[in-house]
Amino acid sequence: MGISRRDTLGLALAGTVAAGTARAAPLAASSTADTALVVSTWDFGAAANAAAYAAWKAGGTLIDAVEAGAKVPEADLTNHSVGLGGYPDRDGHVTLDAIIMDDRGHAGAVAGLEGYVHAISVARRVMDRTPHTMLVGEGAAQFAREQGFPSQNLLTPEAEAAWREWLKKAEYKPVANIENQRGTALDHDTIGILARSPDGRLAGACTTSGMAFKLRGRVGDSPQAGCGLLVEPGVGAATATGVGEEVTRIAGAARVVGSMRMGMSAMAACREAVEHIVALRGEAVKDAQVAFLAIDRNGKVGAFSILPGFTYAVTDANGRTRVQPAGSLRRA
Ligand code: SD4
Repeated sequence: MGISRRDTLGLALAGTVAAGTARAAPLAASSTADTALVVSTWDFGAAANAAAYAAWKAGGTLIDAVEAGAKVPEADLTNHSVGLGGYPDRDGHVTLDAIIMDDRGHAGAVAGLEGYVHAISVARRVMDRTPHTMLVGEGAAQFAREQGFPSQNLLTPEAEAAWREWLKKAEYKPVANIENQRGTALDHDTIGILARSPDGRLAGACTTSGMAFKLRGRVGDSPQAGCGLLVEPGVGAATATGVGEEVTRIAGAARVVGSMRMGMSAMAACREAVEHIVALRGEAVKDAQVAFLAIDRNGKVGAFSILPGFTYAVTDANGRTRVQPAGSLRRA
């Protein structure tokens, strides 16, 4: 399967960075190109990483960085779907799932949120201002409203047209790697973004509108701690993308982090989780895409997927980004 479009892009992001960053953490002398500061899923992760890097360089925390990164695809109309422009559920409602987490046991999430573009920011408010870790549906929207987030209709004319077209047959067929085939079809996009500062602190965020035309009320892996995202101090962080049910069944991100805790590299841990899904599910995942992305406590990155085509964006502490293809269990 061709991946040339996703071959390494040498994007220098340093130009986006504000100069004179009084509160920015000093760069460790050991920061090198193979030590990542921000990593995220898919090609569109490069733009998210740029925003995350800029937020961090401007003196923000790692949580500020991953939130800023996640907000980029949330606001991107061409991205079907994270946030605005997302494909709706089968009843025509755009519903968002998101989680944010630091390495001190703080986490906040929303699931089935309607009417608010920046689900990740609402999730952060859940983390910062409530004793809870997740709010869902109407309660999440009520909370967002009370917190002063602006509401808007997230169903764009383009997404509505795609939904009406889908209604003619109403078939749900997952399409692998749809994240890298903008504007061609259905299915799902998710950004998972992980950040590690040179002093070893970690944070992560994950935001999505989930599967296109999903059953109303369906929640995927993304907003569930330990499934779409997990951050553990002194160990690392992991995130997932692809068919959320397959990730949720094995508590995917928790499995990857657990493997790293036991001494596996980030790469080996991602591969092990993918192999476990395939061994467990056999024929049921014949055509399914599931991918994991992880960063260990030293900033080493790993990624692995069932099918070829998964890409991820890595930004180092100097702001240089490359997008690269992950290894996969199956060939095209
Ligand atoms: C979900 N895992 O809701 C998400 C979708 C996704 O790339 O990751 N798409 O199942």
